[in-house]
Amino acid sequence: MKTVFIGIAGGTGSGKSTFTKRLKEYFGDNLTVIYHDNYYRRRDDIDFEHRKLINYDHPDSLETSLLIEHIKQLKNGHEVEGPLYDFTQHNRSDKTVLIKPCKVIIVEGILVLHETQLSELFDYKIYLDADADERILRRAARDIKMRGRELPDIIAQYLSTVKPMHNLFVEPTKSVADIIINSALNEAAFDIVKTKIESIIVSNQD
Ligand code: UZR
Ligand code: MG
Repeated sequence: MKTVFIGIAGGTGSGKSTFTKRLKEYFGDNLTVIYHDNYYRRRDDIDFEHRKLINYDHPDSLETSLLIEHIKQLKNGHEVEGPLYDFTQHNRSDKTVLIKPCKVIIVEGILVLHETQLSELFDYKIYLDADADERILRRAARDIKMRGRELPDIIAQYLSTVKPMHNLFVEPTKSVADIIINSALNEAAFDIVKTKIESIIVSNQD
């Protein structure tokens, strides 16, 4: 079985995880999702107050070499123990997640198209676009509800790192994407991606 890899990038709050979750719900066991977010580095060397201040929108905060290694192992038909990240602690959790080779694997994250060594492993590269105002609104709502944050911290983090790093490292990767989707709410675009994945699964019978 050949695994087809699809990279889905886009700014924070662009709807990557929601878009991907819908595909996962539709395709079930034929599709696996790997979150680049789970590859944020383990930082046991510093305490929570200092971990809070790290620039998590810079490519160096992610252990992308480990993700590349895992994708290569999956391409060779091996299972991998993927890391899991705990956003409430700003640190890697002690739990891991078993990732098995699968017909289609989506690799999702703000910076999945940033490093060539990673992006060249994808058969299809998608960039999910969204206006910055919509993204920050979604992000604020999500971070308060799911990641244990408070609005003043979200605003400070957005202005100091999220926004400038987005402009430096995320937005430019649009140019390497095969497909740019203008909104996670674009149903026609969702349908086109879904149809493509369907055809990959059908033609990829063992
Ligand atoms: P998505 N992030 C944190 O806020 N804390 C962490 O410990 C690790 C990551 C944020 C990161 C980035 N940036 O914007 C976002 N900051 O998670 C990526 N600052 O996740 O694409 O789901 O928004
Ligand atoms: Mg997400």
